[in-house]
Amino acid sequence: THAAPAPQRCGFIAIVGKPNVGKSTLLNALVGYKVSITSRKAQTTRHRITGIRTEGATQFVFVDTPGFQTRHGNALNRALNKTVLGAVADVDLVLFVVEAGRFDLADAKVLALLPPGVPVILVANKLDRVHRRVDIAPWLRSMQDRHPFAEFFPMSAKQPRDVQRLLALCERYLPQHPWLYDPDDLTDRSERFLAGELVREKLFRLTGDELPYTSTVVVDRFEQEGELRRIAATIIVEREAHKGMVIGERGERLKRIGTETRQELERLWGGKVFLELWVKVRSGWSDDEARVRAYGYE
Ligand code: GDP
Ligand code: K
Ligand code: MG
Repeated sequence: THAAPAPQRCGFIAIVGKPNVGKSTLLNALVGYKVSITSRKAQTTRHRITGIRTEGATQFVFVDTPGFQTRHGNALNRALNKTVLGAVADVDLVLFVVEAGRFDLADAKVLALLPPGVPVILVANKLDRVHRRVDIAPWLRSMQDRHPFAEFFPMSAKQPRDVQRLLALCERYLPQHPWLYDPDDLTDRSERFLAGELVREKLFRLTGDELPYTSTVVVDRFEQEGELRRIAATIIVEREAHKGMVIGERGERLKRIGTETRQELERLWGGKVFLELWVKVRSGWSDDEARVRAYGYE
């Protein structure tokens, strides 16, 4: 006789927190593949992004979310916050991410949004940046008063061993349930979507601080012929001056955005990519409900 195979487990795990605490970095590490873009700027993540990992009998469905916006109430920010609220409804587990040793009003506002009854793991990320580790234990104790957290997990999303331990911890919270995705799936997002996101990531990483809030990317064309993908995308900004910032002197910056995006897509997909980039001005798009929707935000 032999033992029956372990019953399948499958569940949803939302990753939430204020901007820039490392949610998307953590998602990519948990999935083992870049499904969500990251940068040191707020508003990098603007969508609910699912990252899937299937291991043994368990399928983890992680949900990355935009950082909850507490400042400007324009149409884009309202859409981003709606996305966060939608993503935390009906999950089996929440990873509430903060920077280790820190908790401010913006963190508190996110915590207050979490639905009661769902287990929440306090992920104290960027532990590698904490110089005095002895301060972390009293800080964690002080966090016990903030919420009935199910677990306290100090870690670094950039440390693979920490990520593996967090994965094992998450597994304990997932119910017995048949898998919802093919075990080879890594995300529910398309290649077309990822292409637009990577253009936005390079744009955020290669430009000054103002641009993130006023720019977006639309993929106009995505065609595949064998191993070759042909992509055309438009970077949309709110002002003529921003257009100049994106293009750069003699077109150098736009060229670099294109090259870095293409190289990364070719690495991820293992095939050749032709990428054409355009820049357009659409003044006031981020406070225009119809445009915000048309550009793909909920
Ligand atoms: P999000 O806005 O919460 O999704 O944050 P991101 O994943 O985009 O990360 C924000 C910044 O923090 C990026 O520059 C990351 O490289 C950095 N980061 C994320 N996790 C860690 C970590 O564990 N340690 C350090 N030192 N940096 C991190
Ligand atoms: K970020
Ligand atoms: Mg993010």
